[in-house]
Amino acid sequence: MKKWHVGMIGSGIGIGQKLEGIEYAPYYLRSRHLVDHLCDHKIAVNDYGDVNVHVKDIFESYERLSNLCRRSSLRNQFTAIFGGDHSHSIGSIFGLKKQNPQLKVLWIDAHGDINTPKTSPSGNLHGMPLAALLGLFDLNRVGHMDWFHPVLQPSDVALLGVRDLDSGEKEVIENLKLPCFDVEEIRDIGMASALDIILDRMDPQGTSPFHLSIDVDCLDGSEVKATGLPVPKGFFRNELEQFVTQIQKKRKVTSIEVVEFNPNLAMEDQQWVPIADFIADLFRLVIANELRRFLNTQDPTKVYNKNIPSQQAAVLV
Ligand SMILES: [Mn+2]
Repeated sequence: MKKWHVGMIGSGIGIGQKLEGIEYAPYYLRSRHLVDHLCDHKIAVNDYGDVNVHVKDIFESYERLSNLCRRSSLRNQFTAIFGGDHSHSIGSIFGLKKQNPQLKVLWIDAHGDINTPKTSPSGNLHGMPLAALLGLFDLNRVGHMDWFHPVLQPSDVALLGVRDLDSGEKEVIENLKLPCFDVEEIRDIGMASALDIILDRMDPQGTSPFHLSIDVDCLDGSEVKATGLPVPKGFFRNELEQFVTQIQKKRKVTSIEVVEFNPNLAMEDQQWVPIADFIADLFRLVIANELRRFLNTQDPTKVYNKNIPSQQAAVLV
């Protein structure tokens, strides 16, 4: 039987911000069976392991992540990256886009992440990845990243769920005419209509593959404690699942990353567990939706049952 190939990459890159704990995200997410529950007779999982930060050259980790994403994008039908702070998208999206020049990016986040070193109030790199990918500043001024060059055009990006923008970010989003909707706007218009507006603008032919770059802080602050910068008025978990499914009904999604999960911030009473389980469920949902497309069936029984973990081991590469 023809198998559908999924590449899984863990990211422990947390140097884009100042709180400790993101480096453990891949370990904690794996402990909730994020990877092994995906194994199924219809899916071959290629587990690329975790990218960690080396003390010798902290910026080398971004290049390593970008190379793994590029390799996975070449070899697998789908690539899933879990953990990391959002600055790791400098590596992940660079690699994915190099392999797949038509790729479009939906940035699902409470924040714009489109500051430059000049406009950023905090100076944290996880507030700048979109600006770096769009070429709004020279990344080599921040760290040694000679391998990097901007890969995104303004027409490649939309921001969704954004509701906490710095003044410099508002200006640049306006100047570049980036589609940008907060959660309440999406609710007002309706998810399907909001997506029609955005997707028709980004990809009028409907032929481009999409990458979902999901910051867990797109969720309502009351729903997620295990993240550094929670913001109110976000998506509820079931809404985010519906939203992602709507996206997949309209366009083909070839990769996803879920970032900014910090278990250290919710150790008390193991409050990190529900959000880790939610992230694992979200990966399963997105992968099941794309598998359904691959198998060309709408019958959910033909897609694997997430409640029955398979005994089959992950295929290591
Ligand atoms: Mn972010």
